[in-house]
Amino acid sequence: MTATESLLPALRAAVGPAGLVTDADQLRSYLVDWRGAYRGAAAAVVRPGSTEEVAEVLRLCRDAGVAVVPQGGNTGLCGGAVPDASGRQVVLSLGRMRRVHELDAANQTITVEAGAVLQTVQEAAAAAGRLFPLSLGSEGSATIGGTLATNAGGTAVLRYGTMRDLVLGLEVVLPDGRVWHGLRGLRKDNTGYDLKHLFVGAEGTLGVITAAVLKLFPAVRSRATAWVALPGPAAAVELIEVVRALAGDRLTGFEVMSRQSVEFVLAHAAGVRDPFAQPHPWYALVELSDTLPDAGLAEVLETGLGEAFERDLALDAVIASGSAQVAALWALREGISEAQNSEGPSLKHDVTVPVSSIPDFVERTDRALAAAVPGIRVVAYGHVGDGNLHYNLSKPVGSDDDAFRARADELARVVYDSTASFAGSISAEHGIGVAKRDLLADYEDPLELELMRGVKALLDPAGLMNPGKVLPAG
Ligand code: FAD
Ligand code: 2HG
Ligand code: ZN
Repeated sequence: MTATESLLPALRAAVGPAGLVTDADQLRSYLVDWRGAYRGAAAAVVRPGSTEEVAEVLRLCRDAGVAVVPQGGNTGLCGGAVPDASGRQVVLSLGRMRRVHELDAANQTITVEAGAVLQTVQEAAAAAGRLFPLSLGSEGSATIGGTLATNAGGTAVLRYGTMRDLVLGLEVVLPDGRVWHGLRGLRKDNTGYDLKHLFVGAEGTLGVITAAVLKLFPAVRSRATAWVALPGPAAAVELIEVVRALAGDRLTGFEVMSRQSVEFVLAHAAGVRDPFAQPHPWYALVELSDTLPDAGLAEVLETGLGEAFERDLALDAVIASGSAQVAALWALREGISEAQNSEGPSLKHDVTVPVSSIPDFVERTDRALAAAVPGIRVVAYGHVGDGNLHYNLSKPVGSDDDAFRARADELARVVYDSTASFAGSISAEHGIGVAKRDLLADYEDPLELELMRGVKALLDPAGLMNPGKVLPAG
């Protein structure tokens, strides 16, 4: 009997029968990621119902030398929430800890358990006339704990920032079972090191986040959304400046998509249509929002687009009229990730470069990839207002899946070497997980890696919190 199997009775006693999953059929969905790209094994999934139960589970696992893999909505794209293949790790799901504890309207904060689904938190904020602005394609399943642990970004970062910018306080259970009660709702707190930021983006390698205090904003009462056809990425970068100069921080989203990305959605998603009669090389989805009901945002967009046409930055444009059209435009953008999965393996590269370098980055990397794999389909899209491209690759039409997958590492090098040559980052918003762990050794400053290892050793000396994720061996 393995140490994990011997531990099961104690885990059952800690979380109750409803909190322990051992049935093979019920375990299945916890052991594979959303894309089916990472698979693992586990003797059990524990589903604690409270912070005290999380603490007891971590104490038991520490004493037995059993590793723990925290899991929220399991929508992560880097394999961080999936256990390894040994079958000896325990998955700790936050799925039963979904309560909204408190909404403090005057303090503009909401306090929630880590397993609360992002959309539930958005809805709770909206019900109180407030906005919780993080916005992701996966918001119907992704949890607050998971979005904090990956420092998620999404489509409203331009205005509101990433999860790191949206959190004021955390409650965390450390690997030895101690609870850090850092659930403060303070906008100013200079009492030494700001420890919460260690756990944000740590992908569950330093402890289990059990609750968070998040910032709220005034509700948005008007919105204007445009779909703009562009000659290329350089026009996109100039268009951002045109719109920002007019709209200031009412510019909430600026997403860009290559024609290839949109073609995949048109081919595979239901009920979508191309807003224009002609295909164009690139597109931008531009969104302005305001707290005033009649802020004249459509007029601001029209002025910006007028200037864009005069300067040959835009080839065509439509401003959405009504919420159905807004949703239809966003469906073209949000459908890309799923549509690409229908075209065989999707080799994902979630990179950032300075916004000003986006055009040269795309040109140089496209060229290098076409030389390596003639006919390769580059599915480049994303949050260009943040300098963040999802520079994903699909195989040439009619070629073999496995042969393409076999070249994943070589093609990743092409993309990441190019990213590094623009002083960019090999992970903009999805994290490292297992997908990019070994690449960190090559692309991260050795001193930064050394400091990260020091933090890990301090908080998790036994190496039992999500081992094998984020930090390369060595
Ligand atoms: P999981 O996938 O369960 O876990 C992710 C990582 O966090 C793992 O390492 C896990 O161990 C750790 N973790 C989870 N919960 C905790 C906790 N309570 N304490 C400590 N560690 C924990 N991401 C973006 O940034 N921007 C996007 O626009 C975006 N769009 C997406 C669209 C789609 C269709 C999909 C499938 C994913 C998208 N993602 C995006 C990625 C993903 O949704 C995010 O990474 C999300 O933050 C993960 O949340 P989760 O609850 O599913 O976490
Ligand atoms: C998005 O912006 C997500 O749509 C997912 O971050 C990106 O699937 C991807 O590569
Ligand atoms: Zn994204």
